[in-house]
Amino acid sequence: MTKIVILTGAGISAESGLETFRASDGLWAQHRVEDVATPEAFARNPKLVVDFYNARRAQAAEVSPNAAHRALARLEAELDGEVVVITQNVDDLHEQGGSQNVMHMHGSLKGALCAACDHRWPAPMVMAPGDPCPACNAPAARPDIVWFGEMPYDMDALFEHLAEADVFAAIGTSGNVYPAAGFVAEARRAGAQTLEFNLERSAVGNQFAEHRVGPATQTVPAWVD
Ligand code: BV8
Repeated sequence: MTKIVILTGAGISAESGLETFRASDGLWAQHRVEDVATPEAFARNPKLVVDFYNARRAQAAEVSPNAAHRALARLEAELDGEVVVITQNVDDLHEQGGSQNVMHMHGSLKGALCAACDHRWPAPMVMAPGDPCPACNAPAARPDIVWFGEMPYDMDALFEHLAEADVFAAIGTSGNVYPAAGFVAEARRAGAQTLEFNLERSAVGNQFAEHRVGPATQTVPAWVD
């Protein structure tokens, strides 16, 4: 039974209208990572961090999945085998596009997390610093996002999928952030066929056997169909 493991990054959502991180006008260009995507930033200035994610949650609510998201959903529905989408993205465009087997290794804009008791609940559209946790009532609500220096979710399960992969495809990720950027090496160790879908070679592009260069809305449907 064929197993296809797919890693996606901001580039797969770019043509839906969501900014990527490292494009010249990207998210990090407007904000220093240290100011908005670390636990220290949240401790130092919770309002700046919460507002950064409120803005991204509002933006994500305005956009729709594109042909690349929908092609991956078709692949999952039609393949005689297993398709796992491991996404670094915190939007829910894969789910809106019809994918069901999705793992948000860096969390989700739709989630809220209690910094005091680890309780999780659906995030409100607008979160405020000090919002109470519905479980322990501590004023400790935070976005359920994995920040720099925090452990990505489900690491054991992720590495099991990589060890079983027959095909590993990375779509729209610059290969700058670990441990996700190291997944291609794990997949190669498992003997998987490796493909990179991007506008250009990523920082780990030399580790992929095949490259499909171009916009994901063209290259991913061409691959799937
Ligand atoms: C951890 C959530 C350990 C927040 C994010 C080893 C070596 C070096 C550094 C490290 C290392 N291990 C850990 C580190 C530190 C750090 C790291 O990697 N730093 C980098 C900057 C050097 N990693 C971490 O901190 C990670 N944690 O390892 O914990 C640990 C151990 C023990 C105990 C505790 C902890 C956690 C990292 C997660 C951070 N959170 N996101 C949010 O979203 O706001 S990272 C964020 O940037 C994304 O989630 C994503 O992961 C990452 C990269 O972004 P991309 O998705 O790749 O987007 P980017 O803009 O960069 O690229 C877009 C690509 O798309 C481009 O290539 C472009 O060409 C392409 N593209 C554009 N348009 C299209 C397209 N392609 C096709 N079609 C198009 N139309």
